[in-house]
Formats: sequence, structure tokens, C-alpha cells
Amino acid sequence: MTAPALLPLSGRRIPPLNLGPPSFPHHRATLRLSEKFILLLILSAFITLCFGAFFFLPDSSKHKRFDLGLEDVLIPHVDSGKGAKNSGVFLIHGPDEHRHREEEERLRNKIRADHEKALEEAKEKLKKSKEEIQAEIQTEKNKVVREKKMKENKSLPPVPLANLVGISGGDPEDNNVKKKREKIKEMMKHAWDNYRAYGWGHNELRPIARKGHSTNIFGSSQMGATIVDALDTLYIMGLHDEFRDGQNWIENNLDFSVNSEVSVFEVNIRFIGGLLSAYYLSGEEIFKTKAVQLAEKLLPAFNTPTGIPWAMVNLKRILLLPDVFITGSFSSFSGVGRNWGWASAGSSILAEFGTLHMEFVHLSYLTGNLVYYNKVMHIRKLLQKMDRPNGLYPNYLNPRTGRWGQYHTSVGGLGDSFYEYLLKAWLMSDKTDHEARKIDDDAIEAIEKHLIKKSRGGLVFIGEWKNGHLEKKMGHLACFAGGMFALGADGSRKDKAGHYLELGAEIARTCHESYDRTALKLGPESFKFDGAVEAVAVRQAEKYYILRPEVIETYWYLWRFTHDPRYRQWGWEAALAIEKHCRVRGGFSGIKDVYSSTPTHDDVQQSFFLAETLKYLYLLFSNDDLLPLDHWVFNTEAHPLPVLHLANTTLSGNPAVR
Ligand code: DMJ
Repeated sequence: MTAPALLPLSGRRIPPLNLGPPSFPHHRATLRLSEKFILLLILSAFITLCFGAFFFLPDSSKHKRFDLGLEDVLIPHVDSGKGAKNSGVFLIHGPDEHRHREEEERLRNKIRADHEKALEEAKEKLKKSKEEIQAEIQTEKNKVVREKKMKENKSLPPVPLANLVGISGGDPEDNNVKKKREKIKEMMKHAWDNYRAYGWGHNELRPIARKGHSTNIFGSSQMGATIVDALDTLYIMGLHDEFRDGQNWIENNLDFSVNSEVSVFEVNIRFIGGLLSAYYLSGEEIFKTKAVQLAEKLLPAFNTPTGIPWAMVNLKRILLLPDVFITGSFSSFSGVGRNWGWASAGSSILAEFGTLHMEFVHLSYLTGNLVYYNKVMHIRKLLQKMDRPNGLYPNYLNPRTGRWGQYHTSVGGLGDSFYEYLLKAWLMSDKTDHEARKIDDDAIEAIEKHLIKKSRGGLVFIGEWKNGHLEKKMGHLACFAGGMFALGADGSRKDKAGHYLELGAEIARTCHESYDRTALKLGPESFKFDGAVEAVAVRQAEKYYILRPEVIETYWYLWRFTHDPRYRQWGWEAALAIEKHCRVRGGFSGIKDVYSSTPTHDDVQQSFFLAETLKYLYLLFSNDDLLPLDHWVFNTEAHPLPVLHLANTTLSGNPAVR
């Protein structure tokens, strides 16, 4: 069975509905051989022209100036009269003058000979066969790649690790809880082992067809997304053999020099987030090295008129061929970026360019290179300068013009993790980034005022602002906000901590209802509040469940802050439903219709199922000393990153803090 074309294949954004040819022209990475010949011909003609212009054109003041410059550089200094010096002209007399003429003649001859030699060489090159030229270019290329690899694999300067608290343990005393935790670990083993057996190295797994799977967010190459996304979950569950297996694959196979167009957002949250987290937990340098290599590949995405990155970037830097001929080097490269064809007016997406802060600040922290930090701070500043309708941030922003696209606002798909990262920027700075907290407080107040409503039946939900009115529909993705409100309660304005904890609990209740009102006890992709309909999907295309984590994520945060047993109970209900309806022989699969008691599978085991869903479930049945929240902040893909205690330092160049 294949995945339904209508199901989104990625995270919190609306993916294109089919994977047809890209709507933008494909960029060729190299020139054809015939083009190279033409280039060579033009070059030799150009040299001849310069040569002729220089030596055979009539004398002119320009020529003189150039001549003098040349003398200045090449001829030993010649005495000059004071007055003459003042007029800017060098006067040369007697035997010196004669010696100078000879010297000049000698130089002219030498230059002439050099140019003739260069022309001869160019002609020689043209006589060579296609194959010979190709071979020469290939040898040069290989040399550059070798040198580049050697440079890349040089390990980064050692950085004293932050004080890492609670990277293992969390064993519950209660036997019943212990058993549940063991069961979640067994589910992780099942997901991992099958990926290991049937999808190893591919991005994801088709658990029914039992083969590899991928989507356009990962580009066209096999980057082992599931391995990278799963590492930290394996680590905290104590699955160390599996962790090492993953580490070996990364060390030997994870290569970013591929001609592949990837989503900047997805690669950042899953790969850079996953690698950084694996690095902090295990201390293995290779993860940091790979994270930095990959981050460098994403940087060209920021080369836009505004500095708002493109949604996609080609990991392969395109070689500028004229460089090879002119300077003989392969040093000029540029990544190519573009936006999703479906996004309003060529815009970048709020939840994508607004979900880089955590990872990029950590990259600067670990490397001492401020380029990453500056990129995300620039985005923050730019957004703060812009007008915001009702204090809300529209989902679309054009990176060329710096103008908003359609005024759609959402805490679900396309907007979600932007709001999440405002709060987490403050938390990860050890609560010292007050600017981030202020921006977050303003945004949360606007969300509460304009997007949050109570249904007739008393369920609190977050709607979406579209075309001037509030759509009473909430996405599964927006369910993460229950956890976000709870996490941000402490430190909120006007001491409204109790209020935000309560709001988080209300959202958790609503999202639980969306699960409870289905046949399979698994939540739909989005649900409505319309008349008699409450927390139920109406359209067929919204009835699927693709192993998403957001509802369980909210249960876990609420559990940590309240220890109300209902959250463990609801989490366990979800775990049992996943086990019963999503588990198949070859792993776990999403489901097409959660209202049908005879489920049909979509045959995709999403990488976030291992990164997030199973991790949050495991933490829900662990004690709070495993990854305590005052020491760790989870990125939007559930990869824990340590709080940076930078209170008395800045990121700008003090090596002691790194
Ligand atoms: C994950 O990739 C991340 O949580 C992302 O922010 C959006 N959603 C998916 C899982 O649903």
C-alpha cells in the first residue's frame, strides 16, 4: 500500500499536494563541454585583445599612467628632482636614462613572451580531445574535493561542555509506571529495528512495503533522517548499541555534498537539532562536526535582499566555472535557494524562517562563529520593525520585498513553532534574553485576544485568522500550544502564571476530546467547532493521523507542571491506540481515517515518531530528574538542548564561554 497523495508528508506546514516537477527551472551545476570550449576561445581572444591594446594602441595619458604604475612596482627606484616630483612626473637623466630604457625594453619583451606562451598553451588545450580535457577537469575537481574534505573533517576547537544535568535515569519507583515506560521503550525498539532492517540509510521507512521512503523536504538523497532524528531518544532510553550503530552510520555515510534541494526548516530542526542534541548527550565530537558542516550549507539560503531565508536550498554549492579558467581555482561556490511554489506571493513561511533561533545560537556558542547568531538576530529585528495586524504575525513574508503576503495567522501549521521559539529563546538564555520574553508576551496576548475562543460546549480552542475572519478550526499541530502556555506560565506578565497554566490545561482537554471522539481514539489532523460539531473533523481530507506528537507533548508538559494523573492516563490511552492501530509487522504506520473502525494505513513511519512521539511518551512515564526543564529546552522536534548559562558573558568572542 502506498501513502495517500493527500496526506502531508512533512511537519507543521502545508506541503505541496503532489510531488510533480518543481515549478522553478532546474539549475544545471556544470557547463557542457561545448560551452567550455566556447569559453576557452573567448578567453584567448580576450588575452589577444588586451595584448594588442596595451602595446599597439597610440600613446595616451591613460597608457602613461599605467606605464608609470608598472615602473613603480617593477623597476628599482630612480632618483627624481624635487620640483619634478611635485608636478607628479618622474624625470630620468644621462646613463640612468639609458639603463632605464634597456630595462623597460627587457620587461616589454618578457611580457610579450609570457602572453605568447599563454596563447600557445590555450591553443594546445584546444587541440586536446574532449576526454583529455574532461580528465584534467576531473583531476582538478577531485583535488579540490579532497582538500575540502580534509578541511571539513578537522575537528573544531575544544569547548568546555555546559554543566549537563539529568541525561540519564528518571527510573520511576512505581511498578505500574515502570511497566508502561518499558512498553514505550519496546515500541521504540520495534520502530528502530524495522527501520534498521528495511530502511537503513533512507530518510524514512515504509513499514508495510518494508522499504525505504522519503519526501521532498529531505531533497533527493538518502540522508538517514530517521537515524539522526532518533539518536537522542535512543540515548535517553539507554539503547546504547543502537545509538552506536547510528553514530557509525553518521560517521561513515552522512554526506552533505549532494546535489539535493532540502527544506531549510526541516533540516534545521531534525538534523542540526538532532546532531546537536546527540553531541550534548554523548559528548561525541563527530555530531558537532556534522552539525556545523550542515549549517554552513544552509547559509546561502539567507542570501536574499532582506536576509529572510528561502524555504529551500541546494546543498551542493554551484561551481562558477569561469573561475577555473581565470584564476585556476575552484574557490567560488554559491548555494541556490527558492521558495515553495504553493506559498502566497513567493513568500517564505513564518514557522520556517522563525524556527532557527535555538539551533543557530547553539552553533555560535559551540563554534565561536557569530555568523549563525547574527542571522537569527537579524530576522528578529526585521520582524520587530514591521507592522503587525492586531499584533499578530501573518504566516507569509516575501524575502525579496520584505512585505507580508496574505494576512493569514495561525498557531497551527505555518505559524506554530515561530511562537514556540520566542518563548524558548528566552528559556535557553537562562531567562536573560528579555527582548525575546517581551516579544513573546506581546504575541501571546494577541493570540489570546484574537484567536482563542470557547465553544458552545465549553471547549477552549485556537482558531485561525483567514481573510478577515476567524475560522473555527484547530489543527493537531496547534495542540502543542497547551504545553507552550504551561511552559511560559512562570515569568509571564502581571503574574498571570496561574492563568496560563489553566489555559494550557484547557487546550490539553480540548485536544484530548479530539482523540476521544474518534473510533480509534487517535486524533484527526484538524477539527472543527461549528454548531453542533465540536472537536471533530468534517472533511475527509482532515481525518488522518500520521503519528504526530503534539497532543502527547502537551500532556507531558502539563504532567511536569501539575503532576495531575489525568495526563499520564491520557498519554497511556494514546500509546495503547498507537500500539493497537498503527503497529504493523514492519514498524508503525499512520492511519487514513481515525473515524473508521477498520483502519487503513498510509504506510509511512515518520521520523518524528521516533524523535518526538515516543520520546514524550517515555518522559511522561519517567521521573522529572530525566532532562529537567530548568536545564534543558526542547527544540520543536523534541531534541533537548542545554540552557546556556551566559549571564556574565556575551556570545561575541569570549572563548571562555564556549
Ligand atoms: C515535527 O516535525 C515538528 O514538531 C515540527 O515543528 C512540526 N511538526 C512535526 C510533527 O508533527
